[in-house]
Amino acid sequence: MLLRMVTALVLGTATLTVTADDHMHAHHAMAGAPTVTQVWSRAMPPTVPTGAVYFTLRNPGDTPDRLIDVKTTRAEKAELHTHIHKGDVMRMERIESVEVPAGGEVTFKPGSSHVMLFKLSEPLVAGEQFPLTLIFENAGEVTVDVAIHEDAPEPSTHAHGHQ
Ligand SMILES: [Cu+2]
Repeated sequence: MLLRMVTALVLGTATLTVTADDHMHAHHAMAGAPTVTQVWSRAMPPTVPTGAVYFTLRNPGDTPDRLIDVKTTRAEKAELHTHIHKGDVMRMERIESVEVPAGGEVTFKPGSSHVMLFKLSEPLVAGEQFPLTLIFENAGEVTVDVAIHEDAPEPSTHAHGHQ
């Protein structure tokens, strides 16, 4: 028991040290977790069993990271998708992962990359929120709230809305 407590304390201290170091040297952070902002999903009629989630990823670190999976309690299955054009036809295709370059930004938006939700547990009703966990190769899991909107939110005017 005592040994376990000591182990926990040591781990806790190590975690705190890393966090403080990241704050003091943010521009040199080796593994700064990507930030996930402007997270939203389009409201859907209750008969539609699928949905899509959009967001902006920013990587403040010096090393590239990679979004490799997503999950949510709101749907039985969540996948990374993109749209591909073949002549006049546009269709969705599942993608394995998305790279977020060091110091770079990736935007998931309608007509482009999105998180596809299958077998929703509840309909996507405007005004509601639900949690989405993004899993990065280096940074691990990052959980954010998805805001459900009728239409794409305006980038500049609503960016401050959920802090
Ligand atoms: Cu899709």
